[in-house]
Amino acid sequence: AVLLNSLTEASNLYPKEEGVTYSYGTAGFRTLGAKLPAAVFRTALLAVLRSKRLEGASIGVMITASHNPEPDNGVKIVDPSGEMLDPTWEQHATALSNCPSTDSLISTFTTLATHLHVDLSQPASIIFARDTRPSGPDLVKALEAGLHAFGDNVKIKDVGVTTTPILHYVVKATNDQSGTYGAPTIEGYMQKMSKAFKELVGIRGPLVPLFVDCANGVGSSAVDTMIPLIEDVLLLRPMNTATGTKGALNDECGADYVKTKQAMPPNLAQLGTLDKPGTTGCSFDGDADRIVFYYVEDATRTFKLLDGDKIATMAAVYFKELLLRTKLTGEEKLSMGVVQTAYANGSSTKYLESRDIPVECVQTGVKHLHHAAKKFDIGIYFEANGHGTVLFSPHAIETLRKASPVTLEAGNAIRHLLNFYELINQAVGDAMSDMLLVEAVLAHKGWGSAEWNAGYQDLPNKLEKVIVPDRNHFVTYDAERRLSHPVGLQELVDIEVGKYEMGRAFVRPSGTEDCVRVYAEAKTKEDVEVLIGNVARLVQ
Ligand code: NG1
Ligand code: ZN
Repeated sequence: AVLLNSLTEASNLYPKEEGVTYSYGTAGFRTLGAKLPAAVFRTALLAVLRSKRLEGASIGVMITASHNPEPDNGVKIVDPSGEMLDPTWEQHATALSNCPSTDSLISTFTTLATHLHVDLSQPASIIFARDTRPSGPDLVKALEAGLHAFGDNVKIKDVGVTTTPILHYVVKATNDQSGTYGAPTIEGYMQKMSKAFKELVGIRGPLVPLFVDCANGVGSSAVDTMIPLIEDVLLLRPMNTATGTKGALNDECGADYVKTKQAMPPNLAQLGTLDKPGTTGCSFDGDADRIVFYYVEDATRTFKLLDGDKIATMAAVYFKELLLRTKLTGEEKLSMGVVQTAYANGSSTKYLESRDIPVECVQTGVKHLHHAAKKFDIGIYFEANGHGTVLFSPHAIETLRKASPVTLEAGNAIRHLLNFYELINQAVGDAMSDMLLVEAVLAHKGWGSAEWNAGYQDLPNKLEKVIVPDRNHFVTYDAERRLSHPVGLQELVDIEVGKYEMGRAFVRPSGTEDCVRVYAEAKTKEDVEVLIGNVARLVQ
């Protein structure tokens, strides 16, 4: 009763606006920052319920809207393993956030506690962070108001302004019973990663300096902290680091801009940042969980994009080589596979299949990719937009640690794989970690970005948004590659696609925006333009 009184009092300070409907989707709650305080307050209640349900295990809360415009913000919950919130709890988040009054909030909260078998006297532990958005501090206040309403029974840790993947890392490390994952702090993250990276690069350094477009976001502080730790092997040259400039975040820069426009940030182009042959750039998104690379091709002076598919394919081919070199057989033989979504370029899928690397296609959204990747001993997943990571199964780690290598080469391969395991964020896609993964693989191969890009050529492709009266009328199947509703539309799309060599197109409702997305690829740019235009017209 004391608890309910203090929750009531606190909730009255964060009333839900009429007419706003929240929905906890692939990105948590995401909308204009000004509309979020009530949802964030209520997310605090759900995070506490979840922590208490899991006997006080630490739960993370991240306040960010990633690559979206600066006025937007969002909030999402991180489970104790460092992974996204258990999908079965998403509906509870939505239910709490939409209660019209404090009374209904309190009654929904108590019903949920009973229904989910939460013992409210259990302790709870919440770890939170935010990105650099101006609305962040107010939303942190709303979160803290929700947490403080529980009194001393809830332990709170504020990691401050940091990247989404660092928050996931801190949550995972805090809950790690074995104590081997790393220290649960930003410093712990930096130490773990820089040490593994330097061991991997070894005598191959110093590498060619790398330009890092930080999207004027929180990635710039992570890069600043990393620079001195690795500068003897790799010099990072941060760009777009104006986190204090109003409106700059994700504006004409960042991974989403580069991937969508298939062009480098205009200011980098203007400065001639990548003009020198052999120079490579990369772009983080606003919360540094996505990364894409690019360079200017020497002979043609054209922009070349190396996206999530290119990262996944290079990692897959290299890890397959390393696995062969380990000479592990029988029980010790480790499986490896790649998980993609329908947005993966058709050429990347073909390239993997031609190398006998298993490829699986799943629905958009990190939770689906992550889940599918766990089936492999080494599961590589990337969205084309640059969000992804490589997961090592407990069996893989145990096998690699115990293995007695038969040759020096086998021993080196095992050591490399274990260092990659230390380097690669095991909780979530991570721009910093993926950046160092790419640099380490390139160093081992003795490659620059042109050699990396030579593996296969992307099919020309395009992504478009179509605004429709109700995107819920669009229902998909086959990993979102086909439509069952509106009835008859898929047949029309098929006819259109059939007209173009290497044509492929699909239509799906966005999970994060109020629109339908149309994707098309084909052998030529001209065909892509016509194909996407015609499919978009069918959708309207
Ligand atoms: P939606 O809005 O469902 O297409 C977008 C991205 C996803 C993923 C989520 C989460 C595309 C085409 N879609 O999802 O890949 O990153 O946002 O942020 O890039
Ligand atoms: Zn992001």
